[in-house]
Amino acid sequence: MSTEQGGNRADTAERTTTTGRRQFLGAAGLAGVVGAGLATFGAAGCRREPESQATAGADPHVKPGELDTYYGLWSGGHTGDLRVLGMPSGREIHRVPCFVPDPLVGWGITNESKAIMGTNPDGSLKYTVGDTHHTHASYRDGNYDGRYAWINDKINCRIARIRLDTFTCDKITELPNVQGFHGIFPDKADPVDPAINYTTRVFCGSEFSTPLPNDGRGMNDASAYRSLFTCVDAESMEVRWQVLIDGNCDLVATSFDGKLAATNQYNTEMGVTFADMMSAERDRCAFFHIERIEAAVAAGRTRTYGDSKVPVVDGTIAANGDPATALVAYVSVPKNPHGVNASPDGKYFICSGKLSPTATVIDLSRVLEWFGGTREDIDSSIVAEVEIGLGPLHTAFDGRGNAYTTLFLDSQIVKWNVDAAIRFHAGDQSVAYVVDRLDVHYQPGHINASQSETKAADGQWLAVGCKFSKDRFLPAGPLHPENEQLIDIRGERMVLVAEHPVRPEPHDFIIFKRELLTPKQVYQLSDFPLALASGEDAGVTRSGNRVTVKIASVAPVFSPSEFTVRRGDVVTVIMTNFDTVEDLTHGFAIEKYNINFIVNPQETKSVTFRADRTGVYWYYCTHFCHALHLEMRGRMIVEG
Ligand code: K7E
Ligand code: CUA
Ligand code: CA
Repeated sequence: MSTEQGGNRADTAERTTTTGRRQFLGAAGLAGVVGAGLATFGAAGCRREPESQATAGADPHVKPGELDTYYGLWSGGHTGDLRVLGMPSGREIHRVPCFVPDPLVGWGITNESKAIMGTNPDGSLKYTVGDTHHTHASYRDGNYDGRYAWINDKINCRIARIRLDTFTCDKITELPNVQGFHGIFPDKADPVDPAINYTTRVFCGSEFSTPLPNDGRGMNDASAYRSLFTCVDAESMEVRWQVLIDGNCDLVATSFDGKLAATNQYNTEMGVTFADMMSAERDRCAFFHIERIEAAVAAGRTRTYGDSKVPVVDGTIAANGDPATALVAYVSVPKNPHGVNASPDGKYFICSGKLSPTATVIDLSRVLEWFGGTREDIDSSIVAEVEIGLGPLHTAFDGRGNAYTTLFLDSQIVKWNVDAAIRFHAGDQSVAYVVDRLDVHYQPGHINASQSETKAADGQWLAVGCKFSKDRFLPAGPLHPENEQLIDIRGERMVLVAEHPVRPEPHDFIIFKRELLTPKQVYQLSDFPLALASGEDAGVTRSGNRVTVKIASVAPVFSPSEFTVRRGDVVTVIMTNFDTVEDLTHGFAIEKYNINFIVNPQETKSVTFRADRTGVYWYYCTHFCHALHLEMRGRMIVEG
């Protein structure tokens, strides 16, 4: 073990001498490398001995009847959902539909879900596609508190909140004035009131710039396109404010003291073409001074755009040159960075280089010194900018001072020590900051460790989302799954212990101890305003051409088991499941009427449709509930 480690350290030394070739990748280099099959590209000096792969790691297998010890929340990508995994087994337990319809639970079909998703005046869904990348949960005292998770929709710039007691989406807000809503992160405390040691805001970055307002004017002057950084209230889910910035936003990070939020910017050029976005040698990480921004909003130093009422403050470079009043500070980081992650000790944000083979460590206390007027050069908040490998994207932490960064182009994870990197950067070239490297399969994007971005980072498990699986699973046609790999990080060396195919394409995820959550296993009738009081309440009422059908379900019977309406009626079915037994869910589908949803024990849902065809239409239970499940059905009779 120790000799392999030495080998790795030698790697690091060698790496520093080959800086020229690996300094950075230009557009052509990146494109060429991606096309060529990356597994071999970064081979020089990066591979460790194959025998180390044989080192046994912890067994992630969870035996039948046993429970996982961690929850994982995974973004679903362009399936538009959030996925719930048990960890370390990697078993998918649940999917929470947010932005796109889901025929299993009836998301986008029931009236309640449509009200959350948003509808057009004719009642149809405003949007039916979504692209989720990042999910993060609410904090208290620097750890997750089990209230909420949030997830972004990049396609339609929506933020969804998921209640972690029921694992359901309860609010969706569309952000004004932005496109390409990508990074998202809740704050972890209030910068002013120390009693508020929990999440009250969620910050949202937007990648794409547009004319402001985007109303058809100024479309040909790309140099005037702008991006905004957005703050959403964690409770009301209203947009509190936005900041007009120079450059764009990519990923978002927040400090543990609530004072700072940051976003990485890969397009400081404000380019609209591929080449333009990569023309500058360096880009930036923008830091937001939350207390000052909120004061500026309160003082009315704001403007609005178009129809939006959201107050916007000026965070541009030109308006923020004086540290004493600046709302935003721009730190220079190498070309086209990607992830920005907060170390669990609360001291640093780490920017991953992407086109530069480096990680940049920014000392938050120095950023605050700049805002406070005691540090002249904001760029001197960088305490390390060290080479770690090709294509760094995202970083996770073990709570023991080590960082783990995905190297997309090298198809590796690099484990490096943050303090050692800082010493190396300060001039001690004898320090070996790279601790280990591990091949993964293939081209990793996101990475996270158990409890990583919390004060309780526990250094047990590391999961990595590999964007390409190539040959790792049985071939099933041209679309390949992604490969989620699990790594034991308890020791000095990383050990790959499992891999699972996942439907494309998760991006970010978090893993946290199961004790932090206490989900409800059964609803209460009183949770739902429309709930039938009892089985007696079931039946049909009419007001003009509007018909309400209240249905009670008790396995294996719907009451009523038939109802009659007239063609052209607008029918609302309200169904309450009176079963009380955990897991005894019923479904409700109507033949030919494109309706299906489930109703869990003690839950109530409703659906509204026009009975536009005469005839007999069976409704039936779609969710296996009883030995007589198939008999659980009834007739909707539509008279002419
Ligand atoms: Cu978080 Cu995938 Cu949207 Cu990086 S992005 S990989
Ligand atoms: Cu009720 Cu199946
Ligand atoms: Ca750039």
